[in-house]
Amino acid sequence: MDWSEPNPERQALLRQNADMTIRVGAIGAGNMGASHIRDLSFAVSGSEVSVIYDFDQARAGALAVQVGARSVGSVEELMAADDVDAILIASPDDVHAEHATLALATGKPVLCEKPLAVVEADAKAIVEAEAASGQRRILMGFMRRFDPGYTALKAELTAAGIGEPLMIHNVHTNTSAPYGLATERTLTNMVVHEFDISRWLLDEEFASVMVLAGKPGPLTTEGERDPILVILESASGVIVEVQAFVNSQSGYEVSCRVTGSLGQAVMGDGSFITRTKAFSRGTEVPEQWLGRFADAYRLQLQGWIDSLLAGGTPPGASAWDGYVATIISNRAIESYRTGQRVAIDLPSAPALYA
Ligand code: ISE
Repeated sequence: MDWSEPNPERQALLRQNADMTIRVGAIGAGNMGASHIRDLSFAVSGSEVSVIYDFDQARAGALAVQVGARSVGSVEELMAADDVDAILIASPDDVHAEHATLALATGKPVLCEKPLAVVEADAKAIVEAEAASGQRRILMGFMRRFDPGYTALKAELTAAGIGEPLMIHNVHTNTSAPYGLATERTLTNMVVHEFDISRWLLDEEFASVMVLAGKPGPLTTEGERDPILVILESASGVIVEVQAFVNSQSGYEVSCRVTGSLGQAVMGDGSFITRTKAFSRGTEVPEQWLGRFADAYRLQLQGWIDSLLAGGTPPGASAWDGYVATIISNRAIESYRTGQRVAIDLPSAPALYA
C-alpha cells in the first residue's frame, strides 16, 4: 500500500485508530532533529513528541518547552520511557548505529536518519538483529523517496514516459561544509542519498563504483578533495554520475537528469519561482536543504506515523536499504583511496526484506 498518498483503505484504518497518538522520543535536537520534532508536533497528524534527548541538554530543554515535551539526560532513559511509543534517531552520523542497535532491542519502531551506519560491519549487525526479530521496525530517513520531484521523475521511467533509463546525471551541492569537510564524509553523509535514490529510481543494484577527485576548489581543506565525481554502474549497465560539491558557495542544489530510451526527464533544483526585476531574470537558490525537501520530510513522517497507527510495515527505505547504501559508500571510499574502480558485491537479502 502506498502510504504517502491519501487512499480509502488508509483512511478506514486511520479512522479505527483516530483516538490514538503515537508518542515519539527524539534523540538529537540539532538541525535535522529539531525539524522532525517540530513536524511531528505541529505538521503531522496522529503524533506528538513526548521526550527529547540531546548531548546539549540546554538545547533539548529549550525545544522540549516549545513542543510540550520533557527532556531527559540519557539515550537509555528515553528509550525505556513508558511514554515513548516510537523512537526517532537524529543524532550525529557516527552514533546512528549505536542508537539504532539500542532502539531495536526495545522492540519499539524506529525512524533512523541516514546513514544507518558509517561502517559496513555496524550496518550488517543491525540488519541481522532486525531479521532475527522477525519484524521490520526500522524506517530509514531516505526522505527523497517521498519527494514529489523524485516520485514524478520515477513515474517518467515507463513506456508512457521517457522509456527505459540508460544514464543518470545528478548534481548535489551544499553551500559550505556543514561539519568541516572530509571527502570520505561527503560519500557517507551526502552522496549516500544518491546511492539510495538511484537504486530506487532504477529498481536494480549497482555493480561498481569509481570516485574521481579533480582540481580542488579554493575553500577545500588541505589534503581533502571537493568537488568530486562519483560514477556508478548498475547490474544492467546503466551509468549513474553524481557531481558532489560540499563547499560550492553557490547554494544548495539537488538535480537529476535521466536519459531514457525514449527521451529525457529532468528534475530541477526545486525552485519554482522565476523573478524578473531590474532587467534581469532568475531564481533564488536556498542555502540549505530543509526547505527544498520540506514536503519530503513531512510526507515521510506522516507515512511512518500512519503505518504505526494502522499496525503495518513502515513505508520507504528499510534497514536493508540502509545497509546497501553503507556498503556502496564504503566501496566508494575504497575507490577514492585507491583511485581504482571497485566492484560492489552485495550479500543476499534476508527473507524479511523480500
Ligand atoms: C545533509 O546531511 C542531508 O542529509 C541533506 O539531505 C543533503 O542533501 C546534504 O548534502 C547533507 O549534508
